[in-house]
Amino acid sequence: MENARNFYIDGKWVAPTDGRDFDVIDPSTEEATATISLGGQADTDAAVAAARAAFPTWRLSSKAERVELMESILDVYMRRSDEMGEAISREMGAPIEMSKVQQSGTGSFHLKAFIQSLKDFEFEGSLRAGEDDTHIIHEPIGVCALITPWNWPMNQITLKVIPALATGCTMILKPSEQSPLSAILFTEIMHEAGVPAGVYNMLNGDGPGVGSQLSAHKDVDMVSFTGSTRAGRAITIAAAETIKRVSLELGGKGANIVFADADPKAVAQGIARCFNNTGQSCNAPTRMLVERSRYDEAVTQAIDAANAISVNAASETGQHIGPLVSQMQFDKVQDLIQKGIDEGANLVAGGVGRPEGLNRGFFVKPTVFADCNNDMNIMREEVFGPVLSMMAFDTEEDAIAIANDTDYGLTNYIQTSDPEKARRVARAVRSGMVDINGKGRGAGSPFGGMKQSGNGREGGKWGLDEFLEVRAIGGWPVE
Ligand code: TXE
Repeated sequence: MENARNFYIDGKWVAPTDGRDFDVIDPSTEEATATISLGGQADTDAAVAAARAAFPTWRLSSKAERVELMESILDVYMRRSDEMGEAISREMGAPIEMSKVQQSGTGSFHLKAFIQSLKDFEFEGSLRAGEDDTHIIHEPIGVCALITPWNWPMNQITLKVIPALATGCTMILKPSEQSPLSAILFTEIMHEAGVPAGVYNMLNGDGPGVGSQLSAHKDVDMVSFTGSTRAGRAITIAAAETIKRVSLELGGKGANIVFADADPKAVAQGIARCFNNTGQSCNAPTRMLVERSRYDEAVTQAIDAANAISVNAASETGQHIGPLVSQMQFDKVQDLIQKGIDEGANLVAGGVGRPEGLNRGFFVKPTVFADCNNDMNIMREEVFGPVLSMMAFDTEEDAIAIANDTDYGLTNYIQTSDPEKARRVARAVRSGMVDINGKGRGAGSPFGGMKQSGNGREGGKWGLDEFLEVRAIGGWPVE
């Protein structure tokens, strides 16, 4: 990749001033697939200065101009979508077919949704038309640092870059050092689409380096972050020095509440969702709570589903799950599976070690634990691997109490054919999102969590709001 070692600052690809080499590891082979540069303070300062210099002009751009630019980004993105799927597959191990469709597809999905949201968005209006002369103005917040993870790289990049652009902000993207190739390609797309110099900048770097430098930088007005709760906390502390706005999308530990009257197809879908992307999704339904009369049947269903999943290299075609992203994630997941066994959960599928025949690569067996209780580590910690934990419940109140007994609050799932019960339970569980009977949520709906899952909302008009200051001007002279 031509620009692997470079950064994108002020509309140009430049060599780092303060960089050091970092190998990107292909998780299927454990071999280096590219070498990138990790930046330092001088690179961070240069990128922030470029974004700061571009802000006074870009903030005054018209909505029509920004819609046109986003449409042009979408055109180039669609043309290079397969290439994007290949880059993501190589850097984080998503199987190639899945990567081209699901992983790369999230980018065009969000671009389309944000084009519509921007068209619909009212940046100015009166507080109460005809009754009050207070005028409300939404203005871009300024220079934004966008720090993203590796699990759904294009999802997270477009959920931040596109609304920042749409609202008239300027920005510095720092993608995960584990998944920089898709971000470099995305930057080429932005350049080709004609984003004005300095509006969008991209630096590779790690958390202690560029990540912390951006979070603490006095010329950055906002940090939008997706990743671990640990890093979210560190960013919030650093950002507090200059009272920056911080928007966080952190981990999750979603419950999937299966009532006795659930449709078996919806139950199967919930199980499959836990294993999708090798379990590396913050909204994965990892705690499956099943009404006692359906419990044994659901356990059998989960065992069969896990045993039917094949695990293979990312480059192989066909339906399978790939490896985990890194040695660190592999060790973390192995450790949590061992803890599940030690704490007395009933291991009914998978377990520690690699699947048979896969001796290299960060491959994990699709694993199911039955008869868990909510105090076990596998029920409390975000595993971020293909591990499903199950337990039985007796009453609706119990199910709600177990679902809410967690530090997280991102997504919960409900499976029932009783509409009244579905509405009641959806209101009672504490999470930013709820999915009833696997129906999913519409394009442009808000994505984000409560409690330690974060505080931001991405997508749609809510995703635009994150990047805006709201001003109230009394006595506005009416034309
Ligand atoms: O995340 P990190 P890791 C969870 C998941 C996973 C765990 C650890 O449970 O097992 O986090 O993953 C940057 N200041 N999620 O270690 O470290 C880092 O460079 C500023 C959930 O990979 O949070 C990268 O760009 N930035 C999640 C990004 O943060 C810092 C997605 C994510 O890395 C930083 C990923 C710091 N101090 C992991 N430290 C989700 N919500 O979907 C790190 N970074």
